[in-house]
Amino acid sequence: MMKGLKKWRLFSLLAALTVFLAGCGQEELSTLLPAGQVGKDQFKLLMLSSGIMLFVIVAVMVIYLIAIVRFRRSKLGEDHIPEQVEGSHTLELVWTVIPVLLVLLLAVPTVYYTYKFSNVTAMDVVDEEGNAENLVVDVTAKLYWWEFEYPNLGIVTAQELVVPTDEKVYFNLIAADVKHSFWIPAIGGKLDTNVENVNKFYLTFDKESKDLKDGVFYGKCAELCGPSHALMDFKVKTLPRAEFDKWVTAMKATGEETTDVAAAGQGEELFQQSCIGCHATSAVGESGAVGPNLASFGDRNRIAGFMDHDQESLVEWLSDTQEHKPGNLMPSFGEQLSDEELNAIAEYLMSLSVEK
Ligand code: HEC
Ligand SMILES: [Cu+2]
Repeated sequence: MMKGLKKWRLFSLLAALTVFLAGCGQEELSTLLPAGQVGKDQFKLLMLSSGIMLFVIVAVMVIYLIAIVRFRRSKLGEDHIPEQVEGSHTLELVWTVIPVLLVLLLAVPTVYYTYKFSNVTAMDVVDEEGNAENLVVDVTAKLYWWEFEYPNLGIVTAQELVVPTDEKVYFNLIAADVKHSFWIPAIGGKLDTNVENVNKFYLTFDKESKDLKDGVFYGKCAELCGPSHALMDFKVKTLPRAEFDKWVTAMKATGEETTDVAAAGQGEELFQQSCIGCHATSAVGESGAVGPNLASFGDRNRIAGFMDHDQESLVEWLSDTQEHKPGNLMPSFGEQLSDEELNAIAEYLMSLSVEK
């Protein structure tokens, strides 16, 4: 009976460990499969510090085992007193110098990379015509969603960050309400988004996201911020420069469409009545809206960062937002609007696309 119980315990421990390891092989969210230079350098630091720690553990275990085996009372007798090494210069030198060397080995690369990653001097560089040479994205973290503004391009989007591959992308990070933290596990980070100051860094994206399982990298909030913290996800779409430029042009064009009231469908009309106060459907503008910009909602991979992106889930979200994302700041519309009306709105939102 006892033996069976022990086996069962071991099994559940291994099962629990498997759950933790399950994320390791997934390219879209694994720190262990970095897809950008920053992530790769951070991975090197991770391996270095793990290696040093492993070395310390192994060395201590070996000395410990030698001590146990060599100085057994049964072998040396009750009254044996080992050689006294108190005050030994050599030994004290050894156990001071080795840890100092290990700490230096850890500290020098860590400090070097910390400064390298936060070097954003190229952020404000402009060419002869005054245009910014590098892409800058202003990220605002809010309970529980992400807003991405491209200040030099005059567009804004939410929940899905779109960036070009193979170049440095510079980020200004800020939070609108409480502290959050911006993290794209496979690319790099994390860096806190604070309310009172702007944190800056850069990332590079080496891999096109269309080759990934869901066509996107996963982004996360990495600072406990409230009941729906675990659902404060975002996605990252990485495109070659030419396709990114096309995306920007299409996003800018969403600002030109003026609603033709006569031609608008029921969904669009309802949206204008109930939702436009918090949500824009033009990507042209600045950050600071109450709700996520929906100009490219039809191109998203998820709803609200985590729900399946289809019409059925969208109606579920609209009718009871609190059930799905407790504490979020969007009101529920299940009592105000009929199923038919919600479906009409959902159909309209799904049609908002700059890629199709
Ligand atoms: C009081 C402001 C407010 C109103 C009114 C409002 N919303 Fe929202 N909406 C929000 C906020 C805030 C969020 C972000 C919730 C989150 O993820 O934490 C949101 C999220 C969403 C999302 C998910 C966005 C994404 O990119 O995944 C959709 C879709 C949406 N709202 C549609 C609507 C529709 C349709 C209406 C009208 C029937 C509406 N909203 C009315 C504030 C509002
Ligand atoms: Cu959070």
